[in-house]
Amino acid sequence: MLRKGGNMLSTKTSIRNFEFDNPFMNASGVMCYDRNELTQMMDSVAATFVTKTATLEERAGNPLPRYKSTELGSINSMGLPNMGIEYYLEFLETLPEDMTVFLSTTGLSKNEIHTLLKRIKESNFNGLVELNLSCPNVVGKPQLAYDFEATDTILSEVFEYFDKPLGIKLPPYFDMVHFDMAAAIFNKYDLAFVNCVNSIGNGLVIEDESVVIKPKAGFGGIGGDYIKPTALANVNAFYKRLKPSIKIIGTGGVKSGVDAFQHILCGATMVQIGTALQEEGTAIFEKVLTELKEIMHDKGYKSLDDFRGKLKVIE
Ligand code: RRO
Repeated sequence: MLRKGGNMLSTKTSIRNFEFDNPFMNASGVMCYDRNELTQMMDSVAATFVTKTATLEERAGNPLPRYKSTELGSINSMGLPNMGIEYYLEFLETLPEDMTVFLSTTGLSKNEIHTLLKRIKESNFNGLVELNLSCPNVVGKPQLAYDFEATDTILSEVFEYFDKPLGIKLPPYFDMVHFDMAAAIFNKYDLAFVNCVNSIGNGLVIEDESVVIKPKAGFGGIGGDYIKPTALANVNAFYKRLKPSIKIIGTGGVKSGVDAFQHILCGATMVQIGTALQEEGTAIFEKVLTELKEIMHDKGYKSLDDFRGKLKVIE
């Protein structure tokens, strides 16, 4: 149990000059579609939120059913349903000035990405932008961040004009060579953060001889317990390879304080919750924060810096 008085334990964390009371927030796609859901995020214990990935125009997304939870996680093929960039910009402008939030965005083409980022640059939005380079579910559109040359090109073009804090949402990588190649590209740019990881793309869940979601003949992004080891590996691989000014957001398989603790041990500055938030609602944040504080208390850690990135290896 935590003692009430004299408890000096802090869960504060920061990216650039933005400080957050704790590392927790939603993963884009969950509890962030519209004002109603974003307001629920604001009313929760989470320190901040990220919007659904916004495109230039509103999108209805893929046909239903397009999300299914399983015992070990989830599969989705939402297909980028969102209210369109103007909706989110308008909502974000109504927030108190001292509140820092994340705006997720992506375009269906390189031109659309530039149009979006130029619009955001000219807007009054003064938080952090998460450029999604890893949506697995738009038919005919590959995950951009698996194409290293295209990723390098788009980042070089973006950083010629974009002057607000910008990070990127990455797909999971599965090969040491790919960690090296991706990190060498990201280190060339003034990124505020990388977010590891998006869902593991194009998995297949089967029940009763059938797929469980309609789009793409059942193929969809996998989240939850299935992906925690992959997420932790990506967080730690990029923590070790990226320059210290690029922070890591850890996403994948977080549903307890232990999961969050492990992400931070691997190097995460913020921790996002997707599948477990979808399943349990915003009460998950209070549970996970309490559990994280208990772990820190038991281990004698007073701040996240005391253990961030300090994963032990076997000599
Ligand atoms: O909307 C989606 O289908 C979706 C997106 Br944009 C994403 O980045 N990751 C995901 O699992 N689903």
